[in-house]
Amino acid sequence: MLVDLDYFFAQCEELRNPSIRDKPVVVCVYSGRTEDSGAVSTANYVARAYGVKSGIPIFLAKKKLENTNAVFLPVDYEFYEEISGKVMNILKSLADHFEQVGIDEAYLDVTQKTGGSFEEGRKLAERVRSEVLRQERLTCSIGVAPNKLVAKISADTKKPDGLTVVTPDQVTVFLGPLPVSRLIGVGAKTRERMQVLGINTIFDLSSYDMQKLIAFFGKTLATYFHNASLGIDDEPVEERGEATSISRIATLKHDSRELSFIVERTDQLCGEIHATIAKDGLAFKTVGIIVIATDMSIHTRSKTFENPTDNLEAFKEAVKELLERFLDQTDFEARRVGVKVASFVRQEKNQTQLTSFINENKD
Ligand code: TTP
Ligand code: MG
Repeated sequence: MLVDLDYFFAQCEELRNPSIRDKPVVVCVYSGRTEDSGAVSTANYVARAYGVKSGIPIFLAKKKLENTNAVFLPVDYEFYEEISGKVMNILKSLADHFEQVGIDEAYLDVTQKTGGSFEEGRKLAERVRSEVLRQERLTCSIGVAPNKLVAKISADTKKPDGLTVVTPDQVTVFLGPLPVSRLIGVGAKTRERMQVLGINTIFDLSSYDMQKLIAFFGKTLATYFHNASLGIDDEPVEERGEATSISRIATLKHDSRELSFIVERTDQLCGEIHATIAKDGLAFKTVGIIVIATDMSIHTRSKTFENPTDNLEAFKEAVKELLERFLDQTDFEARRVGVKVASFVRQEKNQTQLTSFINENKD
């Protein structure tokens, strides 16, 4: 099954302030240039009814929501990540195998837990929904299907708070009428190219002459498209690596440009992170800072050591250097500050093992 939390960032905001629940809620990434420059990250379903959605400019969202009691809020990734982590733990506990694919989405292989029965699959999905609601007070939408490809599409069918089960014998009937753009890998450009060939629905794609498809898209892509259109997919649900970075962020007691005052706070954050990674026997090569300025603009700086370290003093010192340079180079006043470590290396018996098991940095 694929579990996707509904209007995630906006739902998190409703969680911390339930009084906004019935209003249009728009979570924004402010670029900081002018008051309204930037884009919409996501919006709750009340706002979506006015045509507000991810990616549109903030000024446009404001125009669409003129004369409403809409609430516009800046993104607060740390808060969403904290909630995401709790939900993911619940999902993990209910699956045979678990694979998180974004901050608010995960695949659960439940073949063994359900004995391969889709009736049991539906019951388990209901249980997932009720546990997430009970423990974290969040709603999600779930698709249950024979594989990841179909589960993802079925989860998108009924939202928010939806559950869609597609059994093996329903797969082609379910996919057939949908537009090809619902398949992963069919973006705007591919959709246009397919349209030229008279392929609009997934059924059109499944019945299109394979040789012609190969001539047009090459063998690899054509084979993928053909299989996908028939709902064929055998990608396993696979656990991803450990966290790629760890960060902590805090609001300063007052806005400031004073290095010693800011460092007082970042030193504490460094201590908290250090305690976490020391427990796991991790060393790191990259140290970063995050500064959220009074105008809500977000700034990051980072530094990579030549050799991994797990030394708290070296960590604090690097953070201080980065902050000093940041304050030197800009005029921003800090409202919130954060620190981050990444590029982990596991330490074994005092010996530094140089196989970095993480190469992906989320920033
Ligand atoms: P989605 O799951 O795509 O969207 P959603 O959870 O807001 O809404 P839905 O009910 O349709 O699932 O993305 C998860 C989060 O990722 C979303 O809450 C905000 C963020 N996001 C962006 O910041 N920009 C984007 O363009 C998209 C699509 C998502
Ligand atoms: Mg979502």
